[in-house]
Amino acid sequence: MHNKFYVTTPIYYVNDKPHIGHAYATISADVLARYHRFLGHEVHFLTGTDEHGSKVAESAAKAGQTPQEFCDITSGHFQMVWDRLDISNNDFIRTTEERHKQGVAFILNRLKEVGAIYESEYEGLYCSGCEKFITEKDLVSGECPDHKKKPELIKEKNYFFKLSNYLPQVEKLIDEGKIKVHPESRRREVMGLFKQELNDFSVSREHVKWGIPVPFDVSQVIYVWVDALSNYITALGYGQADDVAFKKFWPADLHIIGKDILKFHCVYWPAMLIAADIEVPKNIFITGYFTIDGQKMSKTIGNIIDPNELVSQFGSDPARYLLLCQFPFGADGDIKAENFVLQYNSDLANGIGNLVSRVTAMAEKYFGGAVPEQDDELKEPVAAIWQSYQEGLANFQIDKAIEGIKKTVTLADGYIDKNKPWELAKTDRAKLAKVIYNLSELIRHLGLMVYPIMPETSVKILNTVGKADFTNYHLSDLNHWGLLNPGDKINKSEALFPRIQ
Ligand code: ME8
Repeated sequence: MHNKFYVTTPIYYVNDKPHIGHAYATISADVLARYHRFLGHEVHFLTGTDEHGSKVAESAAKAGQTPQEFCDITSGHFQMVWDRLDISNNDFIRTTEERHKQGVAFILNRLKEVGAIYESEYEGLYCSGCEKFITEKDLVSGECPDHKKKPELIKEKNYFFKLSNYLPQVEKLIDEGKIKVHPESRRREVMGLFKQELNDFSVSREHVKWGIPVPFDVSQVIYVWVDALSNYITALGYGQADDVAFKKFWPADLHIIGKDILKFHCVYWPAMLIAADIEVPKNIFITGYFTIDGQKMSKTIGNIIDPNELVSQFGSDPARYLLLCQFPFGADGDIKAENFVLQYNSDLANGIGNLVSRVTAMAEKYFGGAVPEQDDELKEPVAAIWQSYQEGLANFQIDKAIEGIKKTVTLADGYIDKNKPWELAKTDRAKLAKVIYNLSELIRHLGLMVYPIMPETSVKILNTVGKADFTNYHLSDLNHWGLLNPGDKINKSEALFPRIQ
């Protein structure tokens, strides 16, 4: 059977610079994309930028640029930082691209045709910061609490989506696990939404100018959320001449999103798809939210961490690792920037890096850099680590992969302490040969485990045991015990992660 894996990130608003919250979602998607490619699946990994709406137009005006000029520059910031973080996306969608505009217009026409859209008048308090109407009770001293701005009272003609028609179906799909929402706590939160009032929502805006025109009424532009959600299918060619990728990759295997956009993805998006008679996504994973030293990341507080700075300070692989290792995937948590150096030194410099240099140095010192002989003392414990690593990743639990890496390092360090190769070198060469074999083979497994999270390090580790050609194979060809053969060359490792003071 043809195995495919289509994974997406949110498309990020261009009015913010990339920060570590964005990086977290994108790196997670990259880990899963790389893992599935390694399994031999055909992967399509999409990310991109969300470029319409009044907020973008306002930021552009402030910068003295046209909205398009502004978007070209700011979207570029995202593309550049993803390059620096070694993100392996197959496509990058911008909502100002022609292909997207065509696709979205097609979707809106289709929703109109099937009777899912009606015209009505709308009056409400609109916050351009949130890009949405907000209710009186959400205001704090008359202002939007998130944007510290007074909303405007707006009355306009709008087109509405008949959400109520599709809610029972969406609820059923999630309840029956046809759309799986992860983690479980978030699934319960979504199920709770159906018990509250969920209103029809407007799919157009009259007063906003920077957007995609409603195809059947060009006095209006399409609401940013309808525009944005559609990216997951317009990028595949939906509603355009060439929709081969859509036929091949849709439905999405996984949308990765933050909790701030849960309702849009778990309720509105499936409802729109059902109305348009398009299949619904299979999994939606809601990642945790970071605070920094106990506070929300914000420009006003000035505590935003730029992923570029992490790459400059630590390098790309460590930056990826340090963001992912903070807390279990799907849990919220607080980041303390000063911990990054401690974690780098403990997990990477003293952990992985030190282990690889010790083992390869011993192989060189005692056996002239050649694999001495075969043994399988560590075969069982490594198989057990792989099992939980793979079961974890099959359920998108990236923390299980990190745990597997840590367990492998601990296993190796414990094995060295127990066997004391430097003493065996004087007393028992036969035993020493076995010990060095087990350690070298363990390093090979470690190199494979590291790959989705730290791809460059993986190549360096596997290079020490002469297996840097691993990308030509599937993981299942490589992750069993005993592929190092007596006589294979072992190269002494450079320092993978120099200690940082
Ligand atoms: O919402 N911690 O874009 P956005 C962890 N354009 N992740 C965070 C985070 C934090 N503090 N802050 C942001 C939008 N994120 C829309 C999406 S999708 C069709 C349209 C991550 O630039 C998290 O994944 O505000 C969140 O969902 C995403 O950035 C929102 O990015």
